[in-house]
Amino acid sequence: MENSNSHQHEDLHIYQIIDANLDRAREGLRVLEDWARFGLGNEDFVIRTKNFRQILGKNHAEIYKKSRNFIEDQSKGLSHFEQNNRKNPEEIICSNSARIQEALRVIEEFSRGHNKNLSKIASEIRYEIYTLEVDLLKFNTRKRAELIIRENNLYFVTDQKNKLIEIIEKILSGGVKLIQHRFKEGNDIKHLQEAIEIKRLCKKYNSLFIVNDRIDIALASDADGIHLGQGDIDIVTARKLLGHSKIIGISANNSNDINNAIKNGCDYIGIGPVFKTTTKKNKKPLGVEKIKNLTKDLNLPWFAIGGINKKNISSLKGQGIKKVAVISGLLNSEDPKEEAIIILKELSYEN
Ligand code: TZP
Ligand code: MG
Repeated sequence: MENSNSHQHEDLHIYQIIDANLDRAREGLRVLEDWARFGLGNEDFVIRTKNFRQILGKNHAEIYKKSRNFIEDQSKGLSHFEQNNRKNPEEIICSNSARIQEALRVIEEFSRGHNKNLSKIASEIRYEIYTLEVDLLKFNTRKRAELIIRENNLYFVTDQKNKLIEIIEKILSGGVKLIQHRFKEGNDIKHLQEAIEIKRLCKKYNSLFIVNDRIDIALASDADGIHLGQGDIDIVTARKLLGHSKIIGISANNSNDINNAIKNGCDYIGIGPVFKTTTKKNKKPLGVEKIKNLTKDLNLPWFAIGGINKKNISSLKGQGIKKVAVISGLLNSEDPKEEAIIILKELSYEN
């Protein structure tokens, strides 16, 4: 038969569970908050996480705290091997969101009998954490992509070619972190298969994978973004279709198109052709001076394109062109890996 003592004992167990899980949830929230603050510099996420932490803090009643050392916790300090495997921010976001969700579920269940208000709060925050996790991951993906674009100066753009996948792998192994799949002829089954394969390689080499023109192929291959020309779908529509985690690059070669692209939220610009090129025969070259003029006030990453190869790269660099996109210079090289290494080296020199 139960006596009032055993009831008290049971209550204390429950309080202890709630105490531990309030701590757990708040700790997990702090991890997300600090990544939002220091890693992503996003105030909106900081406010959202801080708000949840404060609500839980206010509801961390004395009865829960006092139960803390009532019975010794035999499992204290146990850790799971998976904890040691977490390394990148995505994994940290996922594991901590799961920790918060689990802790809130426990609070929700165990407080229902004696603290309906806390149970309701735990349930509401838990649902919000599901959304927050997805939003944070998307934002994180976009930030990572923006960083890769900012920090890397060589962008390889494909063209149709035999053994394309092998060539791409060589270029990736030379250290190129930006790859755009550009295909103007042929059938979509093949384009999508290629896109999926290139995406897999880019992931392996921690590189960004962008698809030229085709939002459907970009979505189906889970590309990191799209590159659009002036005659392609507009940026605002592309953003609606792709969401905020993807990169949108634009080709623009006059100040009007450049300003519109920036206004509409593109992430980088491709400008060219700088020189005459057989890859795009019908386009009149802009020349270096014109490109310098067009880009002098540009605060967005931009890549010069058209007729660029290892022979003219150092002169371009000397004239202040720091980022370049290359097709034939790499694709038709006897040794694409070596070529990529040489161009990357030229681009890395300070001058
Ligand atoms: N846009 C302007 S020039 C160009 C594109 C896609 C082609 C660049 O190719 P290459 O072989 O590097 O000159
Ligand atoms: Mg296009």
